Amino acid sequence: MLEKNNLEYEKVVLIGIITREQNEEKLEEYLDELEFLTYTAGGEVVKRYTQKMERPDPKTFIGSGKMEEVRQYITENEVGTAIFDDELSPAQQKNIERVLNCKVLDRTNLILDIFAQRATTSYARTQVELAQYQYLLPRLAGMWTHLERQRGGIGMRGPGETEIETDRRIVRDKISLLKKKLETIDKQMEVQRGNRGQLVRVALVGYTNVGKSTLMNVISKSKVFAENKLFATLDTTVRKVVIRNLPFLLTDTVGFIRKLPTQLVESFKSTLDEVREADLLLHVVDISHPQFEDHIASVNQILAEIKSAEKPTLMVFNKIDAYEAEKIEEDDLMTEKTSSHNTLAEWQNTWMNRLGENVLFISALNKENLEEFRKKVYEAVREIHITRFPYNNFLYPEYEAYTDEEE
Ligand SMILES: Nc1nc2c(ncn2[C@@H]2O[C@H](COP(=O)(O)OP(=O)(O)OP(=O)(O)O)[C@@H](O)[C@H]2O)c(=O)[nH]1
Ligand SMILES: [Mg+2]
Repeated sequence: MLEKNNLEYEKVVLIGIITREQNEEKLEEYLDELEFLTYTAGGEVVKRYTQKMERPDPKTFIGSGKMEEVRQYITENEVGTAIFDDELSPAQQKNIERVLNCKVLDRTNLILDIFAQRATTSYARTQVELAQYQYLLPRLAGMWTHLERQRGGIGMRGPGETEIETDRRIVRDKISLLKKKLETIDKQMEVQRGNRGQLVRVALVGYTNVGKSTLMNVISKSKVFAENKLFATLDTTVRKVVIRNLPFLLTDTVGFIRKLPTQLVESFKSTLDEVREADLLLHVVDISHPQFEDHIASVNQILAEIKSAEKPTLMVFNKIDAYEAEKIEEDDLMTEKTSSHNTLAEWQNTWMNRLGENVLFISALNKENLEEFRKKVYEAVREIHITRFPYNNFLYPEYEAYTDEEE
């Protein structure tokens, strides 16, 4: 059973480790994102703990000295939840809960929880529920018994509460039931998609919170929910859009995030089918985000996982209004110039140059460069259309050939 209450902000500490693969700077970036996720889920981060380690401790993830430090802080400040940046094994989670005597979650847990809060249609809810049960299955034994006092809130909006006494068999049954339910919905959706005819299909993809829904709203005059939180969109919206006289379908769907739980990728298979079946991808990037290049890499990785990396793609760099290059003072001879000091024009001469024509810089919010956006999308859709239907290419002349305002 999913639950989505509006809760008071609960106090949370974050915990992450510095390893050879993940230096201090990277970890801080990850924790920034984890903090945003926590906030989205209804938590307030009061402290971060980091520790340098060769590898995570198999029993308690961080060392026992550090753990004692965390325990003291948690007790003194009445912190309800500790969230780890990496996936904890079921055993680790149990051990840590025993020491800290509070709720212990990992990133996967947190993301699942946000998805549970945000799922509105029965379809999205079924997908989230399936992912939750799959996450729960290996963690069932004795998971909840010592937590009776602190139930509710982040990470508890899931099957856990109601299933305390049940065994794996019941959860397994539930999983196969949900899978069947999804199969039925999938078939209906497939039929629906088939009914959409031969229109070219364009999908907005990108990291979460980059402005996909905002762009969808501007372009299609629809009203998709957009806000400054992660995973504002869970359900897929499809709109028919006409640029000049060329119609196509535009899809807005769930945003991606790094370390996206595999259970979610699997459960959201059918949502991601919209991407898989698209003819053209608009990969939206928040260029004002300091880690936008990492975001692109994560999105590309997920696209590869769902075998959609080779599709024709327009890279849409959004939020140019919010982009600010870091400055180096003229008399500062020490600071080395890095990509964070690039102006937008300088960015265009980096690897972005290799993308050729398939690049756009816009602000969906301030409606900057939208005309160029329309033109590029039109040309790309037209290209697909005339390859597919060579006999009616006369219908859609070059974008520039229009003189009147037909839109
Ligand atoms: N400054 C600026 N903010 C923008 C722009 N476009 C969108 N935003 C803001 O970015 C936030 C996220 O926008 P959404 O459209 O919800 O982003 P999304 O990619 O759909 O996010 P998810 O559905 O959560 O994956 C909102 O607060 C928007 O107002 C832009 O061009 N400039
Ligand atoms: Mg959205």
